[in-house]
Amino acid sequence: MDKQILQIAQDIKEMKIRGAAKIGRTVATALKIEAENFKGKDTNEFIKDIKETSRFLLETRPTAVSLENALRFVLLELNKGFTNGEDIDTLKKITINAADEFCENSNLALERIAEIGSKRIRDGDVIFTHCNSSMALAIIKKAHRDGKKIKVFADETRPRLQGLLTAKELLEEGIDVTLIVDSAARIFIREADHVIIGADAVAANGAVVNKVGTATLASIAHEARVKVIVAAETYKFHPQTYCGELIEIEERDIFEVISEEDYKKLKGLKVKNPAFDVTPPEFIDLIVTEKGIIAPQAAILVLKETYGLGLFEKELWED
Ligand code: RUB
Repeated sequence: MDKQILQIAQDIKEMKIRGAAKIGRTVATALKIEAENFKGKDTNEFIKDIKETSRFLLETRPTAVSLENALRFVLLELNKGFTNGEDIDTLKKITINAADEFCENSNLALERIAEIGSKRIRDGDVIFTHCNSSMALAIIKKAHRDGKKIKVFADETRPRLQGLLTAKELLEEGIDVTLIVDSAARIFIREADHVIIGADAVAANGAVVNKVGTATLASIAHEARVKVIVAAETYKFHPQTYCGELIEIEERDIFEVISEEDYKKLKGLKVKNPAFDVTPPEFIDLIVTEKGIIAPQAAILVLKETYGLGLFEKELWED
């Protein structure tokens, strides 16, 4: 495996590269790098190598379905080429082109989601956001660039403080932003017109997996009758969930929550650190995709349109 792939995997694990959309584009690019640097001449060896690289990348962030879908997108094209008996140079080109196409689609999705989602924001609106989602922030920035005067509440997003990244990013745009601790959400939610958040995965029933704390925020927004808008490209939709598969929630290192020193002192203490949670569709008003706005209950239609109805008997990265 190319050395650059090892570095990419480490950067994703350590969250130097983070956010589902970016992770998706990064792993697609990783397959492109692997294809470009493959030195052999045997097509079977090439397929084996790309599958192995895919399996390696898959382990970095288990919840980010964009990661799986990016790999699926590239491997599906490669598989077609292989089945058609293409030679090694053509297979390499197919891999490179598919990776580029995935990244292009993802960047276009960001633009479209910003355009579509920002139409729901009115002049004077107050928005509440959680974590640091490029898709959610694209909507907010577009509304601001269109001249709408908006205010944003960003919660800290413990334990990794992605809310601070959001606050910085919005400040740089000249947007009025207030940073609060996560536990103050219920105090400020009443001032908000919308909660706008991203997604790591969308299940067939419209449930949204996003940074831990999203479900609590959505439930208090629901209680306060504040609309919850999720910004998610269609490659966040999880094809295996309509076959009953559950989305795995990543558990991260407990030392993101407590210092090693305190942990050693507090003998018998248990610590849990789930990175994501699941927001049920009842707490979500709409999902903004690059193809348009849908009710969460329509997630199944997106999945059917994108992946068809067939079950994946075997994942494309399996031997
Ligand atoms: C990031 C997170 C983001 C989604 C969507 O978690 O939960 O809300 O990934 O982001 P982490 P985007 O910091 O653990 O990666 O809209 O950029 O895909």
